[in-house]
Amino acid sequence: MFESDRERWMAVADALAPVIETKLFPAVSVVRPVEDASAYQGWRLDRSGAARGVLVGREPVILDFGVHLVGRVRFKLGGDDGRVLVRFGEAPAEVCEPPSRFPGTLGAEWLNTFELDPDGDGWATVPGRRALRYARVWVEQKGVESETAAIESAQVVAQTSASWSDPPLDPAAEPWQRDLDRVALHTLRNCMHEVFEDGPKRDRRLWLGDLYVQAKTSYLTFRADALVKRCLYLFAGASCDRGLISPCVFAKPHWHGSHKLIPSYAWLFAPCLLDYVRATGDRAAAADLFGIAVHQHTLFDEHANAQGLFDPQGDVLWRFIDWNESLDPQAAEQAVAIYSLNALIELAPFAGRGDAVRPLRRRRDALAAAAREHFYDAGRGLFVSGKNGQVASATQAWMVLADVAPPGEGARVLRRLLEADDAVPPVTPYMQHTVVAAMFAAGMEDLAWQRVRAFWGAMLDRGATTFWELYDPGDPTLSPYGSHLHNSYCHAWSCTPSWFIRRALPTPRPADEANRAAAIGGKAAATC
Ligand code: RAM
Repeated sequence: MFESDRERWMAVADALAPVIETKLFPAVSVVRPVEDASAYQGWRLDRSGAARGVLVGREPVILDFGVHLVGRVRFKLGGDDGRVLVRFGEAPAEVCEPPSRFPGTLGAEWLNTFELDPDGDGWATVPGRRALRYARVWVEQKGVESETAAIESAQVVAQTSASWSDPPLDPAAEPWQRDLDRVALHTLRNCMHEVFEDGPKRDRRLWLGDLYVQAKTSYLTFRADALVKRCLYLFAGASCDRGLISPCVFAKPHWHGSHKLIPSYAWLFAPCLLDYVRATGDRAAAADLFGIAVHQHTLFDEHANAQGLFDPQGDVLWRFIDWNESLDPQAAEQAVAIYSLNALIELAPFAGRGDAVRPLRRRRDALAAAAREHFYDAGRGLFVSGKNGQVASATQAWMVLADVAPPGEGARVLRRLLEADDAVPPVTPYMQHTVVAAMFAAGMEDLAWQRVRAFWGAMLDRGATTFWELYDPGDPTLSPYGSHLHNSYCHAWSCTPSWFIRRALPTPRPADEANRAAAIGGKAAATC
């Protein structure tokens, strides 16, 4: 399926490789770790001096670069020839805790420890691209005497395919919105490289759920339309033999998809394509990718039960909706499938496929009717999922976004959700985003802003210079990887405050015509 297209799609993606911009950031200070139960994850880093001519021995020294950075890290070393080691951290805990205390499930290779190996001029460049705000440097004792070394200079040659300057924000923005926007933009910037990555710390992969919200934010900020197009084409080009789209694409050893499918991510390909076509007017891409976007719904049919519900058995699929382990994904998945069909219905005319609208509508109506019949608990006024009738934020949010809630009922469903003591809460910023988006869609502006301010604002209060992969106010060490040291503290799906804020302000959208023209193949196109 799509055999003859895949190679061509990959070629389109290759031709859209972005230019990587660099900028030099020297370390700004030396900091001292202080155990502090009131600090985030139990650690505070207090400034103890300037980052110049720092003497380091067995006792580690922690350098602070002042802000989260992604790039090549280099040190100019002087003094003794001891074995100098460095471990990087995006968050204080990573450079304060002994990693052995929290081994996690991902393996020690993600813990970012390297030996510095200076060249003739005394410069040591750490291999590869790193993600960090802090560097813990120490000299390993070889003999009886402990060696010392001097760090004459520490620098990051930071990289991004976005821009180093922040796109202007409307003067009407409030100070708290400016603060959130600045950090959200930096989060997005630090996740933009050869592709939109989920996070620069670990596997740096292109994930569909992450791309979906990154691209939305990009249209109102960096306007990296060509990069969005490249990513859409990479997903199509890396689809499996059955034409199903992988949830993520690996860059090495060559572009390829992962094996276990996430149905909700495959279905988000269509809304992501629709957003791109709306933002750029690129009807050619709409026509080219419409077929594979529709094809993702065969995954629904393969696992549909007699009641018209998505009901996969066994564990052949990764049923990711949020990282909350107790979440029953079934109803939310059904809603994402409907949300995807709504996008396809809107996309069809731009793809020159007006003929597809009627069958798509029929399918959408059938899925929505089944969802209302089996997942809507009229007594509670809420959508429930699974055998135990679970109530979850994720379920209500996707049902509202997919317009499954009875007309005008979205706000009531979400209000009931806020009153429900047994509701499974969101744990990722991705799901918080979805809940906030649903609140805006249901006209609950005040509550939506309160949530944006409380959730992302709390990360700011805890010292974030980029937003995190996970944040649970009740459990600062929560991690899907068994260790908060493995979590990513600059994560794509956390960048959407900029989308919420800029969407609500009157400024005309930043229009980078050159970039837009490049994205659509060299000529300006009519908007949809
Ligand atoms: C993780 C990453 C990524 C997410 C997937 C489902 O590996 O955090 O952002 O999309 O899970």
